[in-house]
Amino acid sequence: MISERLNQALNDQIKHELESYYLYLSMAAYFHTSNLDGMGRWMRGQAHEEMVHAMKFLDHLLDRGAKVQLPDLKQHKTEWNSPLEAWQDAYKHEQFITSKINELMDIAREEKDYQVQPLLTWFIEEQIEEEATSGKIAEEMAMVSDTKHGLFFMDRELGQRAFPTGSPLDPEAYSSSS
Ligand code: OFO
Repeated sequence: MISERLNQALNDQIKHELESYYLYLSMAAYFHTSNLDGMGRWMRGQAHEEMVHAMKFLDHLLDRGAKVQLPDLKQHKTEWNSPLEAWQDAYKHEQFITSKINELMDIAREEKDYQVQPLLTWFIEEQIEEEATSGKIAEEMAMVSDTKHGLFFMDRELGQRAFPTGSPLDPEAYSSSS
């Protein structure tokens, strides 16, 4: 049986994951409207991952017979002054998510909830990758983004991101039906 405190914290984490989804979708739209379709594609891929993260927590609550109560979503920033600012925000956001996952593990340990800990360990490892990736892109952008050539190169590079089959966030997902 999951404790009330942990149940609440996991519901809050679903909100954080969905807000991450929403933030990265906003960034994708910002990049696409700035003619940076490669970066837009990369952010759509990231938004897809965040939806998967939210579903992992939601399914865990369902599997445990716990309460799913989704709080209102907060609107994060929707406009950026430069592509570099957006990437730096993405990195900061991942650091924030890491702090939330760490707090969840603290709660799980305090509540002696062993069943959620494998899931949280998966997220702790995932956050190492998420921070490393967004941090590296933010740093590379800082090195090159003040030149059009550098921005073009980064856009091409980031546009290589692949999507899982059937993702509705894939820019090509609907091309066969249009
Ligand atoms: Fe980008 O991270 Fe979810 O958890």
